[in-house]
Amino acid sequence: DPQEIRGFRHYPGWLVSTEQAALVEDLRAVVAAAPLFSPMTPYGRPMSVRMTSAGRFGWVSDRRGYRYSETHPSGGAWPPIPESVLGIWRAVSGSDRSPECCLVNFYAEKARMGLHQDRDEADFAQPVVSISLGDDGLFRIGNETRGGATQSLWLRSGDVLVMGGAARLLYHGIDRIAPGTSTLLPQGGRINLTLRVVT
Ligand code: MD3
Ligand code: FE
Repeated sequence: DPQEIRGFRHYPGWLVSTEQAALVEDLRAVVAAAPLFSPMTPYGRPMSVRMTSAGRFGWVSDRRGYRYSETHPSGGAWPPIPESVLGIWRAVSGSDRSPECCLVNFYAEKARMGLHQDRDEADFAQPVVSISLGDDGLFRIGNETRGGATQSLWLRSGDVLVMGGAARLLYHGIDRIAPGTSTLLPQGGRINLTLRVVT
């Protein structure tokens, strides 16, 4: 049963360790087909989070700006979203559509993600589903505009978070990773998957 925080539905420990390990195996195949890259911000600095995607669309960022693209920066199509990941969407999203993008974010020890909104998708009524694997990450939730009070929440390996309704447009980010808090990934770090309907 989920915990409600600012309109986010948090399912702590939704995935047991065998399910988490199976997801990591499926993600190894995704990353083999579509290698992780460091997106360039429009300001010309690489993001500290490394990314790739699965699905019809992937999220890319370069000097032309942020956008969804049907191709990896190397030019090829993205691999399909693993069935293990689609099952989680069906269980928690409440959506009658299928996700068109599974963004894979990899956080090494020092990586972070500044406060931002996700508004490149066509229909904000469609939820976003996030899956956390590996080391704990400190997630911060802000407001519908920049500034104001924020709330923080640790996301742990196996947690699932659903952003629907008003929560869909809140500013959010990852302040820091807590190294050594999970043994799921042999080299440490944190993986976050976000599932989205793009069109
Ligand atoms: C709230 N990812 O990929 S997951 C992102 O842990 C992103 O990698 C973070 O923010 C991460 O855009 C946070 C939780 C999350 C994901 C998408 C959201 C929260 C969200 C979209 C709208 C509102
Ligand atoms: Fe986001």
